[in-house]
Amino acid sequence: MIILHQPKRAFGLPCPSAFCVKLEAYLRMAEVPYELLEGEPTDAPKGKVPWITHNDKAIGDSSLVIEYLKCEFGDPLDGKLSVKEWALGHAIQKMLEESLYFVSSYSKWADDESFAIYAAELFQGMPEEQRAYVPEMVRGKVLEKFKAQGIGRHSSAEVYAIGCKDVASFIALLGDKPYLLGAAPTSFDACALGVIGNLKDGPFKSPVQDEIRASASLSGYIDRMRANYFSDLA
Ligand SMILES: N[C@@H](CCC(=O)N[C@@H](CS)C(=O)NCC(=O)O)C(=O)O
Repeated sequence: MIILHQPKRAFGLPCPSAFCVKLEAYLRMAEVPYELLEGEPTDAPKGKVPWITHNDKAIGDSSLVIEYLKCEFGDPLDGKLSVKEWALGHAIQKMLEESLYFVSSYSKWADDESFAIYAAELFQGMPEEQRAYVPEMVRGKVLEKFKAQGIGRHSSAEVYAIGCKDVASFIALLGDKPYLLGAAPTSFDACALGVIGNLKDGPFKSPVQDEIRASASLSGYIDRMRANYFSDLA
């Protein structure tokens, strides 16, 4: 049995981590049985969530896990894609994971109002004396990482403009199709549910969230995946 390790569900989302939603959505779409076990990045083989354990192996990174699952259980979602369809999905996934994900992360950590909401959840169980300084300390470290990555060097207006462009591009590529590449879901839809779905339905307000919610086709696409694959959480 696959054990999926990820932080606990929160904010009405399958998980506050987009990459965890991606992997759990993939497992559900591909109908691979799994069990959930709560885990934090500090316990993970690569220091990031999600990860899985299977047959005494621990495997980190959502994309590498999906590759592993395809080898072990077959490839019912992406197996029939043409090379061009796969390439389009891959390019879109990179836009979501290497660009829009950081905009989303920025919206939680950089914005004071959002950070207050996020920190209340993240540091919930912490003793009160520590809660007085640890959240701001952790926040400082994350903001430094944003500088190293690059997103932290922009003004918030610039960051959200980058995110809105990614969303506009996704909307144009989705068109009026039920799923990104056609009538059936692929692993790239699982990724979109993680990154775009968490932006849309999370409690963190931003111009990017407004842009997603304003699009009937994109909102409908996310809502459809929630209804089809996560109806038990509704
Ligand atoms: N490439 C990784 C990215 C995973 C990732 O960035 N996870 C974040 C949560 S969304 C994390 O664990 N961050 C903790 C940290 O960087 O210390 C994947 O696809 O799984």
